[in-house]
Amino acid sequence: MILARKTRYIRIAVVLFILLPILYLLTTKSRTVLNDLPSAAHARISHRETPKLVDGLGNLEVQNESVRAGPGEEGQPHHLRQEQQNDADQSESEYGMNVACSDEISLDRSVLDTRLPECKHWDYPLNLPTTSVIIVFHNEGWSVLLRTVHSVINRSPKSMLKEILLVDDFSDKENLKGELETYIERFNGKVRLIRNVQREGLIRTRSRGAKEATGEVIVFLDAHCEVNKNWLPPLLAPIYRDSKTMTVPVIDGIDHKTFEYRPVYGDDRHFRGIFEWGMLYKENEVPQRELNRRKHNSEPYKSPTHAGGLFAINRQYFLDLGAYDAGLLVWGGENFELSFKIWQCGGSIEWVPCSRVGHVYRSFMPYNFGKLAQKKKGPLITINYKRVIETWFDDKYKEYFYTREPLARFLDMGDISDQLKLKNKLQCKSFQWYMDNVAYDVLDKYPELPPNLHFGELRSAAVVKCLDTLGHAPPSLMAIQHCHGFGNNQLIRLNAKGQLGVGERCIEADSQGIKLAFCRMGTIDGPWQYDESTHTLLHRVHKKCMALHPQTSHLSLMPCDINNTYQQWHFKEIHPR
Ligand code: LR7
Ligand code: MN
Repeated sequence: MILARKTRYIRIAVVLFILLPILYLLTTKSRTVLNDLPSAAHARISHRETPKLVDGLGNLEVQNESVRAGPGEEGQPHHLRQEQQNDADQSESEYGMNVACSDEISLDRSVLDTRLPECKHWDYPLNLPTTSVIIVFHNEGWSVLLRTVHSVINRSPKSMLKEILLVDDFSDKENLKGELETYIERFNGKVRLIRNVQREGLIRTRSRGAKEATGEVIVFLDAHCEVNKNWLPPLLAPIYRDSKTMTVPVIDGIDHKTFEYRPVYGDDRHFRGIFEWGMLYKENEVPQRELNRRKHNSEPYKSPTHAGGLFAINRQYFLDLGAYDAGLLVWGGENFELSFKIWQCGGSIEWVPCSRVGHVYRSFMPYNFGKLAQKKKGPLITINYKRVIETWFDDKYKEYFYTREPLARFLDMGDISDQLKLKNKLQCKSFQWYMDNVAYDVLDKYPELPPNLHFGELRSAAVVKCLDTLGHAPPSLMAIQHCHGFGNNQLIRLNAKGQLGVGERCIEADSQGIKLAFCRMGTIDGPWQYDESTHTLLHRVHKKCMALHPQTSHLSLMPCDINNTYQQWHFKEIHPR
């Protein structure tokens, strides 16, 4: 009897002995995953000052990558030998980057860990969603494209990386057409390649990639990137918490000549994406109000928009938002479209300091826009912007865009009724809501624009010639040229507050003459006053008028003389042809 009871106790003790640790493990695991999710993007952070405590690292932190010697290792610049200069020049003009230099660097090279030190100490949920990394490309350099692929394979946790999907946007380079299938066999199915049967441009090609991907989350990368240490989990964690959050890594620079990998912003200040009213993408230091919402400096922060190329999003959410507007062609504006759509329709965008990805900033765009552009009358990127602002801006804000891009008013943007239907169906909020709650730093930097009183060519009354920037970068002297009627360098604007300018630049005057200058950050006014009856342009500060020299054609300020035709100017409206 006693013996029997004893054995029963022993049996219970043994069962408890086995069960308790399992129970403990189960509860602690779910605690790490659940506890902190609503508040922070990540599960737990531990700040341990002593680096030798290996268990102080975050759960997915790889320890040291083996350091090898070789060109470009650790992201160091690589310089070619003198006799290779021809190859370098040749590849730079073909690709906009020194592919000859890239060819000498290992596809598996190490890069500098540019993260904030505390990034190493985050723990992430272990069951983060599976991911398809989508890389669209058109005529990229072989080694540059493949280094992008290798870096993703080497630096992503196996369990999270479902596939890399390469989408060829109708490249015509022989190696990309012929040898890529064979090359990717070594990845045993992890890397998949599909090809467009005609050029679609990067925007439509990305939408196609999203449709064909099989991961729960999709991550887009340009085809000239290198991902940094532990880049993926921090991007996925906020999406795991809330599937309507899109995440953006902080982008480092890879030098297009030497392939040096280095941070774009040297210190630990944070930047986020905003825009100018002409829809120029800009980055601005994150306002304190947003920084204060977080506990740790390495935590994600909200951003109004993003540069376009590199981001992660739940695949179904992206498709539910209609992917990209299919009417956007080739390049440009899709970053704004997606950002406005996400924010105004109930989602959010976060930039993630602990996820770093390098990108090669090219010296120029090495490809043209192909047949897609030829069908359009007018500049394709401006047409893209027009579709985006006509869909997402309120009327008041549309005017700011047209003030900066006066000719856009006349461009044919095609049909946007599907976009407007989507906006209605998803019951999206107004642009004013977005400006008040998300992009509240934009108006500080780029105040509301006064309307243009005039825009067009500024013609001299004395000779049949027009004011022209000659395409020179500011600061430079303005000149006078044959009037061509295409706008561009002759598209002059004068606003209701006396600012005379060309696009985003201002026209000013000093002792050397009439100059094209950078507008002082945020200024929307200027010194000019146009007299509609005498046709003179008065500089109110110098109290002189814009004058053309009859012999030298030099432009300068002269004492006003309303009867002198060399001081008389006419604005002539232009319409795009
Ligand atoms: O017709 C094309 N078809 C393509 O598949 C043209 C391009 N592409 C591919 C191309 O091979 C590359 O992989 O699309 C990708 C992006 O093209 P890039 O590298 O010429 O673009 P970019 O880096 O000059 O421009 C930025 O803005 C674009 C606007 O449409 C895209 O959003 C790019 O992805 C974007 N790049 C970034 O955001 C990286 C950071 C740059 C900054 C700031
Ligand atoms: Mn790019």
